[in-house]
Amino acid sequence: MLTTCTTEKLDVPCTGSAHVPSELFDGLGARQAAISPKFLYDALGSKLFEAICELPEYYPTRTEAGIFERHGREIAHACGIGSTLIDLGAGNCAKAAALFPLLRPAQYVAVDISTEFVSEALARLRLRFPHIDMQALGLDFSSGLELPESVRAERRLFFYPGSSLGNFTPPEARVFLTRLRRGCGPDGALLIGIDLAKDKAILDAAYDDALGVTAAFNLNVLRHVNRLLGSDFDIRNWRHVGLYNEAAGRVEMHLEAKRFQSVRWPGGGRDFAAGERIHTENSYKYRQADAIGLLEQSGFEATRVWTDPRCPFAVIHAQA
Ligand code: AVJ
Repeated sequence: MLTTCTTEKLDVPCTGSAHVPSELFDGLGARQAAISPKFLYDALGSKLFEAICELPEYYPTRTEAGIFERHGREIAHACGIGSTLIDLGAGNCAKAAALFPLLRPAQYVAVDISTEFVSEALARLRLRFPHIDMQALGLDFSSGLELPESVRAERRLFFYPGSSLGNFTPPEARVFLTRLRRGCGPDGALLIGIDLAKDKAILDAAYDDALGVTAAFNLNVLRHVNRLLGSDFDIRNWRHVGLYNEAAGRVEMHLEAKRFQSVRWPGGGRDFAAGERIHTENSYKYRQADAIGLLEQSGFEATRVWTDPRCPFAVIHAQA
């Protein structure tokens, strides 16, 4: 039997995107122009990020998967079985799916801003794990975490892998984690993957790879913005910049104007000088103690930490 899942509707309609254009207008109009990294993830952007995870230079996904593999039983022991597994930024759902046999969740909730991408991934996953109750949730959880009533309140285990927390500044991360802890309820917990500080050469290569996949991922944000705003960014006028800012403790991605240009959108526009940049992403790299500190300042209690001795990365289980 051949059925198509591409038109499958979300189980719960998309929320949290009502003021997308104003957020974009504000960012593009600011003296230091900026686009939030969440706009990197349209359907193509999500696929490009999947490709990034295959690159030899991009170590986080592989390193984290290795930790899950090596310490899977201990991780499952810390998390317990039969939880309500809430995957934040689920994407292709592969990381959670790899843990299903160990965690045996009672319910799986795949949350992602890229609604189409996540519902397709979930449709495939349902065929592989028909006994798990699954829901796709199109939600920009960076601005709020109101979960529908269909998400079980008991034994919530928030899953936030891949070091996506790094997209927030540390103060923003505290706000986000505090909200998460409240969302946990009394018996909830968090399983989070956080990338740790390491050599600049390793980080520079990971965010500016030889094939140019990260460049394509970054530049694609302009196509997405053109669709959302009706703007006329010409991709060919921009180049990708990705590098570790050691003083700030973060990798930064920017788009740099190759030449002077005027960009317009309905009701406005902006000139960009040659060399002017649009800041598109921060990816903070923590020291392990600072990552744990951040969790504890947000009301979590870090109960277990698993790392990789060859490549600094931490998977942390934290109790609400
Ligand atoms: C998905 C936010 C964790 O910061 O490493 C990959 C995104 N950006 N290459 C990261 C990303 C450039 C990624 N996160």
